[in-house]
Amino acid sequence: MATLDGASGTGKNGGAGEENKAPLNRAPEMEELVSSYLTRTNGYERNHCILPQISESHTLHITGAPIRTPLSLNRNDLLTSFPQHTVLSALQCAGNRRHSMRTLMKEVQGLDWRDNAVMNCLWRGPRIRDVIEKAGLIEEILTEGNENADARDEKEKYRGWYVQFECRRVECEKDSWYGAGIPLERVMRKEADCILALEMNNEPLTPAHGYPVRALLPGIAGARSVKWLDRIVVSNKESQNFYQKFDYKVLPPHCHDADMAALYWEKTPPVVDMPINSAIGIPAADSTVTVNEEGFVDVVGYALPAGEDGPVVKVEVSGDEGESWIEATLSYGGHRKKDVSLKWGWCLWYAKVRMEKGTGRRILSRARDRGGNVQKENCEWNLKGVQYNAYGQVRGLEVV
Ligand SMILES: Nc1nc2c(c(=O)[nH]1)N[C@H]1C(S)=C(S)[C@@H](COP(=O)(O)O)O[C@H]1N2
Ligand SMILES: [Mo]
Repeated sequence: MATLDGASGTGKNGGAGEENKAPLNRAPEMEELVSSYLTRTNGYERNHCILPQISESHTLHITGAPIRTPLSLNRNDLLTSFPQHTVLSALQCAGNRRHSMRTLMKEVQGLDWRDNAVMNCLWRGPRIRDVIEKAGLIEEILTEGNENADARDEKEKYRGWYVQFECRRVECEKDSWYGAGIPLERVMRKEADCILALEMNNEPLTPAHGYPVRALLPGIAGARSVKWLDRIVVSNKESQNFYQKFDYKVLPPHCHDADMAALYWEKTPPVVDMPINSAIGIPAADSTVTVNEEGFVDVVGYALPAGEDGPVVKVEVSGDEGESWIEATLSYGGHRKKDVSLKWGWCLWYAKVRMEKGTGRRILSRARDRGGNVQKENCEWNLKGVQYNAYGQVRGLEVV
């Protein structure tokens, strides 16, 4: 597993030993990433802080002005007092594929993720809406000053309210705690499947992935899925945390340095939904590939739907600079719609692509989801290098 610049760590999780002095940021090789539909122990890890000491007495507090009865819940309460819900979902850093934006377009700020800052797991825990409903929301506070409120429309009822997720336990690099948030409406909508994940692939979360409890917000940038969650606040303000306000935003393309960005942070909305995307895992960039007798190369990759518009329904692959495209075979790892929603997970895809022998060859991929979003050849540059989703590509292939 590759460790990124500005990061340290030996691969051990948890504890505050010698190896836990700086944030651990790492991700698997692409070939490894696409070798399994469910990401097991090798998923990417992104931390703006050192891993906190894991405590059995960890408590999650539910609070905020419209909350009727503030709650304090430990892992066991979350496990036993609420129905448990399983979600098959990708978790992706907003900076996934940043390396391509940096190298193919222009320098950006942020960790140099390749196409590997993503994983795909079965997550399990109570729905956030069930926990908030247990605490109770005071309607008069929610709808105060909102003239459209009795429209009986849930979206209208929650307009202007946010859920803030916090981890106050450890100091981060750019703030004294980690926090993020999303609109309340999203978590209250049952089919949006926002949960407090206690388990990953039928095991308790590992320390690195947020044990004992993390938010898991399908379709939404990973930065909002706060780990080691210790406070949920329902508020009419966005989270005031640094990582919500001054990071994870698609700044306009003319913002090309920090001074310019300073003028735009407040005006730019935080990233919520991630865009349609695909990437190629096999063959590796700059490798030598052998065509079979019929002139075909085996290609494997992943594809991700946009926000709530999944699942991915089509992936096309080209070995001739986009002249011709062939349709890949999609896999959801044997998971079936009748058991679990397929709309949040990635699909792995497999294709045999005809290629001419030679050097400096490329393979391209593009995905389409159920909502009709189609991956485009190019995307716009932004200073933080977030949400890069131009065609998947591997370059520098020597085809023999
Ligand atoms: N408490 C806390 N939660 C956090 C972070 C963090 O630094 N601290 N990083 C966020 C970011 S930027 C991402 S992409 C995901 C990564 O989750 P993972 O490490 O389980 O892959 O966690 C999010 N939750
Ligand atoms: Mo991230």
